[in-house]
Amino acid sequence: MWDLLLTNLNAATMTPGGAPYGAGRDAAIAVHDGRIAWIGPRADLPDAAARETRDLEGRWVTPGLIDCHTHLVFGGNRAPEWERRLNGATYEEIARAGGGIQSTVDATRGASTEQLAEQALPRARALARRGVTTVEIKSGYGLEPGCERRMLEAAGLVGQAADLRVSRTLLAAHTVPKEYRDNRDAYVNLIIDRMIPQAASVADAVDAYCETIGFTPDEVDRIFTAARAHGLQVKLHAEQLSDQGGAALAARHQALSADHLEHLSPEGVAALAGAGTVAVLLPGAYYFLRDEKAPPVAALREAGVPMAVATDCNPGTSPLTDPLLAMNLACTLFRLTPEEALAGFTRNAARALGLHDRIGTLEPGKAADLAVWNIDEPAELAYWLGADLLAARYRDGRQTA
Ligand code: DI6
Ligand code: FE
Repeated sequence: MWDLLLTNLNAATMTPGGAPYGAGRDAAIAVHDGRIAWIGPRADLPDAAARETRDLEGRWVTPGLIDCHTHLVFGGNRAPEWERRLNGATYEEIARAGGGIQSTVDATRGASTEQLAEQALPRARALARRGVTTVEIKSGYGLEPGCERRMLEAAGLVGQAADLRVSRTLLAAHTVPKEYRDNRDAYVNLIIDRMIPQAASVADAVDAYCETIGFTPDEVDRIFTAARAHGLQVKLHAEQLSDQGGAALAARHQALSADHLEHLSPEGVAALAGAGTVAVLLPGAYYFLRDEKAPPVAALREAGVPMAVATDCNPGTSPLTDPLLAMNLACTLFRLTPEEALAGFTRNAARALGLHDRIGTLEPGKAADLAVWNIDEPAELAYWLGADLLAARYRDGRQTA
């Protein structure tokens, strides 16, 4: 006896290789013990009973959306800095003058775990209202062992409060904090000796910002070696503002993903393809920084690199809490197809988190994380700007919205 049977629906399963969107019309989905027990055409439904049956009246069902790159937890906001940028200052100039990430660090250090969770909750709820069921949340605004730990704890609290599956990432290597500006090595050692061992039991992965205003490839190499030794996965902010060879470095460490990639070289594309590393595209940051160099999407596509899309929700470069708007930006600014954009928030986002065995497509055995939409065509998910399309959301087979 199934727990739940959803009928009279169209399923965008997002399984590759078949119909566009893996779509099946007039379908049904059976849920048992939080997982998808059966999915297929309604006409083929086995003769099995369910404790509860719901008629979805022809709505579309997709995998619950997965936002695989966010900095959702932070203190304060940076609207004043944005106003300065609109008056001509650049992101790098502000960062070098002690604003930028460092100003969010100051606000984050002044907040308790509970205050951080409370401030992040509206952002998490906004994602959930747009169909997100899994979110990755990075630390990276504490930059000291205690505050980095509080950020990761707050990420767990936010997930519980907003009913989101959370994947947590240590981003202690986001920027060198001001108290270490003259002694970078000591900060890298602190990450390796204290923060990575401390995070090993809480976090799933370690990330770094490989950039002229962040960390050098050599520093990232040391940090990744330590992370892997502690059993943590790695991922990298690479080639956002300049080509540092970060993607190739990430690939050498079997990274789950390399993210941003505006300045990715052909060698970088080949390295990602060879390692099976996911390219995570972040059009919100590209848009908000008025960047003009788009990531080499055609080359990534040609090389068969899986592409994910994420909000990169953060106070400095992407104050974006709408996955559907991120999908639209990926299509309009980066020329993804709407199907690629949806794969970027489902199947490929799951891969970017190493969770592709459990989530990201609608298949028997996967978690029953589902989004139900008031749309006639799957392309509408990337088409509308700011529409309220979600009809219902299920996590592990439980309806949560
Ligand atoms: N790249 C980004 O776009 C964000 N972090 C990063 O490494 C920006 C973070 C911020 O400005 O607060
Ligand atoms: Fe980021």
